[in-house]
Order: sequence, then C-alpha cells, then structure tokens
Amino acid sequence: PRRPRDDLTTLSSRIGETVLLRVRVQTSRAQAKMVFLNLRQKTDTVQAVLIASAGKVSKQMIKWTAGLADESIVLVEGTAEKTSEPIKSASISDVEVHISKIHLISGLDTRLPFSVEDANRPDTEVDTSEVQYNRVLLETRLNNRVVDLRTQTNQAVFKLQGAIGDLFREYLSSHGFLEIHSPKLQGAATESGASVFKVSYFKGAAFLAQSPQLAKQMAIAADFERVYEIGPVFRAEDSNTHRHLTEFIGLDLEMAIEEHYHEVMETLDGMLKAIFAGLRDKYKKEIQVVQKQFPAEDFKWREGPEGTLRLTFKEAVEILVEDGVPREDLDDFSTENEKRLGRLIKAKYDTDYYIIDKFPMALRPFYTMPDPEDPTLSNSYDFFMRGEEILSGAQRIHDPQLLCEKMKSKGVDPESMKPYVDAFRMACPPHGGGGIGLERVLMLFLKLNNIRRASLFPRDPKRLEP
Ligand code: ATP
Ligand code: AMO
Repeated sequence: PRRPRDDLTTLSSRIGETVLLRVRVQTSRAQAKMVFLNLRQKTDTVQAVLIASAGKVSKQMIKWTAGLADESIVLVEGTAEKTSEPIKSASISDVEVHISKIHLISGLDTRLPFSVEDANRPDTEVDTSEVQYNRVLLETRLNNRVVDLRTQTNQAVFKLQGAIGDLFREYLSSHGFLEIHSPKLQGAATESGASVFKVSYFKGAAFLAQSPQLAKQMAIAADFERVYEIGPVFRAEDSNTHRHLTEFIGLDLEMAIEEHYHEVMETLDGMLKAIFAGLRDKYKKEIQVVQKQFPAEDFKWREGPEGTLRLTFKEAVEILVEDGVPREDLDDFSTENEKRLGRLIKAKYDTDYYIIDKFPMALRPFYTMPDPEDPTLSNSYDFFMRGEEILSGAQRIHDPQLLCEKMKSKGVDPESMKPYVDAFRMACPPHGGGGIGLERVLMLFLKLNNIRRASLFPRDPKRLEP
C-alpha cells in the first residue's frame, strides 16, 4: 500500500515520528561523516541531516547524497527531531529531519541559472561588494522563470494571486453576479483603434480584445443584470514601464443600476475591501513570506462606518495645486502626479486606498455617461492603491442617440460597431461597471514595484517568452 507523504508544515507536530517527504534539495553541505541538507517545499524549508552509521547509512550513501545537485527532487524518510539550536535560514526552525533513507525522484541534466536560495534573498540584504554574487536580476529571473517561480517568495506571491481571483468570485457570486466568458477574438477594434493587436484570421484579420467592455455591456442589454469576468486583456501599447503589460488579467464587472451610478461604485468598493480583508485575514503567512524579500508596510485602507476616502477629480486637482503643482499640468494626471497625490493622501488621511470620482468627460472613452448636471464632467471613477490606478469604471451611455453622438465626437464610426450600438436600440437598462488589472492589485498590495513580478509569465513589448 502507498504510504501517505508528509507536508513540511505539519512537521512541528510530528516530533519523534517517522516522516516521508517529497522535497527539493535547496542546498547540501558535506562535513566529515555527514551531510546537511536544506530541503524545500513551496514556502517552507527544513534542515535535514544524514549521518554515517554502521549497518544503516554507508559512506557511499553519504558521498552520493553530498553529490546531489541543488534543486533535485528527492523522497526522504527520517525522523522529525527538535532542533538543538535554531537555524537562521530555515522557515521551520524548530524541527530538523534525521534521514534514514533517501531516493532520487528527479535530477538535473543542466546547470541551474542561479540558486533558488540566492533568488529568495531580500534585496536589502545584498551587500554591494557582493552584487555579482547575490543579486539575481529581474531580467535573469524572467528568462529562467520556472526556477525563479520556485522561490518561497514567488510561491507566496502566486498563492496570493489565486486568492484574489477566489475572493473576487466569492464576493460577486454571493452578490447576485453571474460569471461570463466573452470572446477575445473580435471582428473590429474595441475601445479605441490605436492599441489593439491585429492577428490574421483565415483570409482576413481579427483583433484581440483590449477589454470585455462591449460584451459585458451587451450582456446587460441581454438582461443578465449583474455579470463579471476574469480573463485576458490585450493592449498593443509600447509602454515599457513598471506597471504596463501587453497581456494582463482583467477582473471586470458590469451591473444594471436602480437609481444612481454610485451603486456600482459602492459594489466595486465593497468587493475590493473584501479582497483586501480576505488577504489580510486568511493569508497572513504568505504576506509575511513576501515581506521578507520585499519589505513594505502592510497595505492600509479605511474600514468601518467612515468608509473609503472619495474625492472628486476637482478636489484631487486642488490637493496637488496646493502642493505646488502648476494647474495647467493637471488636465490629466501623469504617473508622477498620481503618485504624488497618493503620498499626500497617505500623509493626510493615512490610507493607501481611495477613489477619485467625476472625471472630466474629455478624459474618458466614448461609452462614458456625462454628468447630467455638468456635461463637461462624467459619471466615472478610478480607484487607486498606493498612488497608482488599479480600477477604471463608469456609468455607461444606454441611449443609442447619445452614444452615436459621443462616438463621432471621439472619432469612432458607429457603423464600425453596429452590433454593439444595436444592443441599445432595442432597449437596455441604465448600467455601469469597472475593470481591474489583477497584476496591478497584487503588485501594489505587496509593493513588488514591478508588474512583471506579479505575472506568472509576463508579456511586455520586449518579452514574449517564456
Ligand atoms: P494607466 O492609466 O494606469 O497607465 P492606461 O492603460 O489607461 O493605464 P494611460 O492612461 O495611457 O494608460 O497612461 C497612463 C500613464 O502611464 C501615463 O501618464 C504615463 O505616465 C504612463 N505611460 C504610458 N505609456 C508609457 C510609455 N510608453 N512610457 C512611459 N510611461 C508611459
Ligand atoms: P482601463 O483601460 O483603465 O479601463 O483598464 C482597467 C484596468 O486595467 C489595468 N490595466 C493594465 N494592467 C496592466 N498592463 C496594462 N497595460 C494595463 N492597462 C490597464 C489597470 C486599469 O485600471 N473598459 C475599461 C474598464 C471599464 O470601464 O469597465 C478599461 O479597460 O488596473
């Protein structure tokens, strides 16, 4: 019968017992008649030792074990023992495994590009004299992503990425939303012609969707009332920044409105706060693992009756003007001013999360509903984390005449998007929604400083592999 394998996380409760582990050899070090091994499983490591002893562990076995390449996968049998002295580098520091048997499950037939232990070191621990030796550059990591993803940090990062998706789904399905799957191949450019990828499609061409925008609105016209989608979004923008990808995961939602577009804004806000709280409450360990490599203050948001900080675009402009930014630079926020605003808000309101409402109509896409009281403004909002945009959304125009007028004023021919416009000609309830970049939320929650770290296999203007 197959014996169940043990998990490193349960070792502390197994002192004195025989355990069976499938692990990676992170490092090994031979010393006289013994070998010390650092064994790893996802976000945990444990020290193990193999000691030569007559009749049990031969010298040959010591030699063979000492020769195991780092990152080999082994099956180990041994006893869990309390450690005499705590071991600094191990994450389970109160247990060590005394090995009696060791089998190789899978070895290496190439050299490692870097050691996983080095790749897991905090950047702050890097001594400049040792830069060559210690630091693994992001570029090198991404070129060898499979090895890089094995670090304890990355195991935690992607567990948290999965958690954000789970929490998004959980919140929305318990609030009456239906998950939809919209096509990514489109016959026409979607939001704005400038930034779509064109792909060949039999004898013609197709475009990769730059958002599920049109489909999710059409789902509302089709009476689904509340819909959401988690799916890839493609942007053909040559943006070589810390926060732009050419393919990212969009967390999108769209809902019918009863009376006011703030119903949508509040739903988005409730959902995001549920994600933040879910991460903080259920994934403490993973957050701490990441913070060892990327030191950051815990992400802060306002909870309770006070509610999320909301500013209008105009109020946000005033904050920046008061801080000395020339008013004429504030028709739109540059990344610099966005971040500056984030710092000012943090200092004044002690929050890393806030909403800016009522953007000027001129800054928003054609489908955005103008503010009925001041048509130079719009019923639209952006949400920010640590001074960077993570969500964009709005009430949409559901009147076909007004929609066509706005399309034309933004240089979009309504004929080119006929099925979309027709959806509103056959009556559609007032509605609104928003789109979130999953990798941005993850990057900013954890302060990873580069969106590529929040994407499993990132795609940017210069990277299509691995
Ligand atoms: P976000 O607004 O969050 O960047 P977006 O897709 O709406 O998402 P834009 O509004 O086009 O992007 O650009 C926002 C900011 O990103 C710009 O103010 C600019 O600072 C920065 N940015 C965009 N493209 C580039 C680029 N190619 N190089 C440097 N910065 C860029
Ligand atoms: P927008 O274009 O602002 O809005 O995108 C929504 C959110 O997606 C993320 N994002 C990106 N993430 C990584 N790389 C990129 N190049 C990138 N571009 C955008 C950001 C942004 O806030 N249809 C509207 C949404 C709506 O109104 O429902 C839209 O796509 O987090």
